[in-house]
Amino acid sequence: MIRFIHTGDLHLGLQFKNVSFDKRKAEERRLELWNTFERIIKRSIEESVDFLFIAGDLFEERYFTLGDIKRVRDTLKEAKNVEIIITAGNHDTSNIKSLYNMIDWPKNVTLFNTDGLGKREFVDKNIIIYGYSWDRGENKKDIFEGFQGIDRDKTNILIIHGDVFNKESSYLPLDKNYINNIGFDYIGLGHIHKPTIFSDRMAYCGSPEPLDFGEIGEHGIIEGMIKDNGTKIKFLPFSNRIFLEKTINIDETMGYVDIINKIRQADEGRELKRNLYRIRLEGTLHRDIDLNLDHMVKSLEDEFYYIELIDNTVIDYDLDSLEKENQDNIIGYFINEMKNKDLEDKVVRQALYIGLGVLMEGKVEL
Ligand SMILES: [Mn+2]
Repeated sequence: MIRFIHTGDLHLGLQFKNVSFDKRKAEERRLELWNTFERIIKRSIEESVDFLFIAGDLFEERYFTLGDIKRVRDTLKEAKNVEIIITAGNHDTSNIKSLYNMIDWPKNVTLFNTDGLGKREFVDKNIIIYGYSWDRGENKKDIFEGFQGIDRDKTNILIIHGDVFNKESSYLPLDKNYINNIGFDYIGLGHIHKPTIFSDRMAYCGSPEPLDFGEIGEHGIIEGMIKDNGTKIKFLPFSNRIFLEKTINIDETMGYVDIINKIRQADEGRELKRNLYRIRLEGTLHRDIDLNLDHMVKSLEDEFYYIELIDNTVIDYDLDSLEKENQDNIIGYFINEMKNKDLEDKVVRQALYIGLGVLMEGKVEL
């Protein structure tokens, strides 16, 4: 039996420029990437797995230093009984200038070559691992050109950073059916940050620590075992925090305090302290309420680890007096026209408010 952990897309060193973090929060998240990396190594030691697969984008080469790569090396070295397999991706390319090649790696680390699909055999475990490292940031190479197939008397694993979703991708397009049908016991993929399990024999592990609001929900690692009767894997949530998007529905009966209180109830208190929230306010806002999002975020900051607010509300206008004031212009005609439809209907009402919002804005400019 072979036991393994599959990770990748850690992006150590990331600066978090895609998220509107302040300096302190960005620093904190950078540290958490390191912590999660170290927790993964610790887990592979404690669980005595045979292999740890790192399927690319281990670090951000733009921001990584020689000191950082030495820290990676020394951390990996601690898992001396775990065979660690690294295939570089598009953010941590392996070439003559790269940090990967400026240090000597410990015995338990295998960094795959960049000249086509390579393999490394572990005779005592009767296993062959196939892999490939990127040497540049974009890559359309067909690394399976001339591939001879696998030796079915052995256990065969493929570790690779690439895109199985888009045949036109500039990030190593892989033909999912083709690689699936080769007969690998496991294909450990990197590049797509959303954990995606196709089957027990093929998966994207996803980024173990999510990096922005494009990566909402649980993130973690994949743990698996390969026995004579097949492979079994499971996704293990492992991130320190998760990114979440929530929608809060507002109506015209709600005051400022009601709205703030409803935002506070977006999740359980313990979760608010832990996760990163993007909260959308939807619905109708009473015309007297001034939604100052910056102020709202400020008053919620103590209860949330991180909160972003997006205002998608429409203003609840006083239709009768507006119509009266504008009886000779398009605003009045519009209200009158809409009143002939069913204003109790939510969609009609919403359309009226959105239209009015546009017309009123135009009026101010005039
Ligand atoms: Mn990545």
